[in-house]
Amino acid sequence: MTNSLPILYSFRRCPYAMRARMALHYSDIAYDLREVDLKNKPQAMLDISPKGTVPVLQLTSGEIIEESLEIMHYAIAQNDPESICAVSKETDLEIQVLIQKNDIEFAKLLRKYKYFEKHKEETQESYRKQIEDLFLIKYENMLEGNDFLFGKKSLADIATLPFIRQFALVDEDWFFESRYKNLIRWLNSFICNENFKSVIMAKHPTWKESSC
Ligand SMILES: N[C@@H](CCC(=O)N[C@@H](CS)C(=O)NCC(=O)O)C(=O)O
Repeated sequence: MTNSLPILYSFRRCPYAMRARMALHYSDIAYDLREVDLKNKPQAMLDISPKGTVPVLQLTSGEIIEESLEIMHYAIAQNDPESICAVSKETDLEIQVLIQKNDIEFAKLLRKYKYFEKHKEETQESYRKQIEDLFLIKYENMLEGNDFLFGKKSLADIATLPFIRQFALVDEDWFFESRYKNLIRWLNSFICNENFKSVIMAKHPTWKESSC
């Protein structure tokens, strides 16, 4: 059965799904959102994407895009009203490297920082210090006098923001009272936005196969 809109299998708090929803929103692409219970994934999603991670975007043509970064690239290739992809080749390369570091190193350290009780090799403070040294100091400097990591809104902001948000939420008092004032301003500029709250972070009931 074909849908009249693309279908996004998503999980509200998942940073990968969040950045896909952000890109689709900035590109003004309408879609049907199917909120997934990660402990009980719908067969319809597994049938089109057996690897079982969210986000998964099913286009009306039937094409499946099952990586968040690819969904972001797809979205801005359709429509880019904020000129998110208008960057030099050099900057584009830097953005790719930054996103890769986020997805590999930051995500790994974030998991350990968040679930430090399961990662007793080091203390929670030690994981946080590593995140500060490897990422926060750098981002803070990049945001000095800038609203965005690369001066203008780019895929780097969209790809990293959900991870910084998750980091901030682990210990909100620590983060929002920290010395990372530029990073706090940058994070707030996204997450305090009404559309971010009401559209990107909208709560949807878990999708049931029978509810189509
Ligand atoms: N590389 C994937 C990673 C997606 C991912 O790991 N999503 C998590 C949720 S945040 C997931 O679906 N995990 C599967 C599970 O928990 O069973 C992407 O960028 O889309």
